[in-house]
Amino acid sequence: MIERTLVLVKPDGVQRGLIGEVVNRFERKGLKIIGMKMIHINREFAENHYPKDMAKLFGKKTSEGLKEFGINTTKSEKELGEKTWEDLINFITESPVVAIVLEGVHAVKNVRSIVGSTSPHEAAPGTIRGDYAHASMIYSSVTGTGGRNIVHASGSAEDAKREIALWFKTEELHEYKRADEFHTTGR
Ligand code: 3AN
Repeated sequence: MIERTLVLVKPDGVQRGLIGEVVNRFERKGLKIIGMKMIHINREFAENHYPKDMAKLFGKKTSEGLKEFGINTTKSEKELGEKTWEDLINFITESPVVAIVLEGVHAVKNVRSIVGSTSPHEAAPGTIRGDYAHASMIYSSVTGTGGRNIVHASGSAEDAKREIALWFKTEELHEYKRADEFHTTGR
């Protein structure tokens, strides 16, 4: 049940000086930072992190969102999805990000809870996205601004494995004991 997960402080989080705030929320939960670095990724790297087939999902979500807000478009679902994906790639490459690997019991789920819902307008207060952002994903799609929601967190244990292998070399991940480990895990 001990898992590893990848978190990115995205360009908006770094530019807003929120690195410490984000890191603190995971540290105080007792999750162990086992890798951390700042990196300005290029387009090719970004396309590996956010594969182009995500455009399909974005197309569906964006077209549903446009309907919900009564916005008409002449674009197809495919065009909408590809544009949203392009915006995301442009955003994640615009300036450096901080990549973090966290380890702990059910780390993937714990981290997702701390991060909050994808769209900041739906993220609960007390979560990172709920406390520090408010613009919705559909607003990002309509304005072409990329999904500015401060952090990325792996969606599942399988995604985490793939993403950690992409962002970190084995020797960049460290083993050590936290002073409070006995109190948080009983071991
Ligand atoms: P999460 O990062 O919460 O797992 P995903 O995997 O659905 O969310 O989306 C990956 C990233 O794509 C999000 N973090 C966000 O930046 C961006 N994104 C998601 N949905 C949209 C959307 N409808 N419009 C614009 N950007 C989006």
